[in-house]
Amino acid sequence: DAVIDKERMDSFHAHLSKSTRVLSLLGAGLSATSGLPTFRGAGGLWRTHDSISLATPEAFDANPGLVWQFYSYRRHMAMQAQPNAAHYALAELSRKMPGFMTLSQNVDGLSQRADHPREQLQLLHGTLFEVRCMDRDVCRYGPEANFTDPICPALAIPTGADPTSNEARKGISEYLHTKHQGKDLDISDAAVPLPDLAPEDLPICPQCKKHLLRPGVVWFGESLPSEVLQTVDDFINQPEKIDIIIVIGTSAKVYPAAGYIEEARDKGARVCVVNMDENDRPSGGWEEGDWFFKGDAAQIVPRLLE
Ligand code: BJW
Repeated sequence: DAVIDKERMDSFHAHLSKSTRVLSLLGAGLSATSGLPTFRGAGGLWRTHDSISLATPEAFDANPGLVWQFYSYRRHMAMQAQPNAAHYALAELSRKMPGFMTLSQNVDGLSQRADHPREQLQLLHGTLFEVRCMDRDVCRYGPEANFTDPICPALAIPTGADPTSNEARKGISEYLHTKHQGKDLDISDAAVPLPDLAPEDLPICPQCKKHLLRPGVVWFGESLPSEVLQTVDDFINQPEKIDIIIVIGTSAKVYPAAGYIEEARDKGARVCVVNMDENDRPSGGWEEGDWFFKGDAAQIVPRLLE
């Protein structure tokens, strides 16, 4: 159980109870207890690849088969995962406080599945469960919702389950079971041979029928969705001050997301950080009046927001 300093918690509660305009900034650590890996540090490797290096347009251009297998695996894992108590607590606060806005860097769909009110949830980095055409100039298909697992037969994920399991019966691991004589496999294990997929094995855009589909996430060097940027700017730039920004489970190293901490501070916000690692501090460093709660977000956030 996380040991939470009572005085600090009381001080946060006293401030929250007087607040009307609150932001939260979410990162991968929020979903860690739901079993989904983070990007940096331990768990940031997929097979032998740094997850960050796969999340780029260059990686997709160089090896779309590899990058699609990475995303297909993550779609599958995210679908199997369940929202945790922190996702539910954030959704609940949204319902109670109309001036609460969540900025999520997560693409795993867990906040949506915890029934977080949609108009109070801005998805800064898109979602695994939308697809769009690689061709943004002419075709421009998407983003379209897509929950099909596997998204195409060649991307069936070997789950490591036995061939008589539900998944195998539904056909999810059929492809690699046939390829690998029904051995128990987990594609994230670098010892498991990865099939070499050609572009024709990958999901094709249903509109132009020419270019590949890609996951509806924001890769490095790409712009965040313009309507999301606009909504966040509108919220921050209202004349009223912002009371608090709650920064949960993020290393706060990726921009523009991390920059929202300072923007909120400039509008009067006090900063509250929930993180396993005290070295993952807000961009801009610590200030008088900030709160830091060290530990698992799934344990701490429900108590902060109760
Ligand atoms: C726990 C826990 C538990 C663990 N409980 N805590 C300004 C300055 C410098 C550079 C730039 C800048 N502006 C833009 C850039 C370039 C770039 C950037 O930021 N680079 C930096 C790395 C320096 N930004 C961009 O390219 C963005 N685009 C953009 O700005 O366009 C315009 C432009 C382009 C080029 C130049 C200038 C302007 C796009 C960024 C897109 C990020 N995309 C990814 C991949 C998404 C798809 C996918 O999922 O595959 O988003 S990268 C990855 O990082 C993912 C995450 O959302 C994001 C943040 O990671 P997060 O969530 O913080 O995870 P971790 O792993 O880093 O941290 C987890 C934390 O949890 C840790 O602190 C743990 O301790 C903690 N933790 N368990 C509580 N149980």
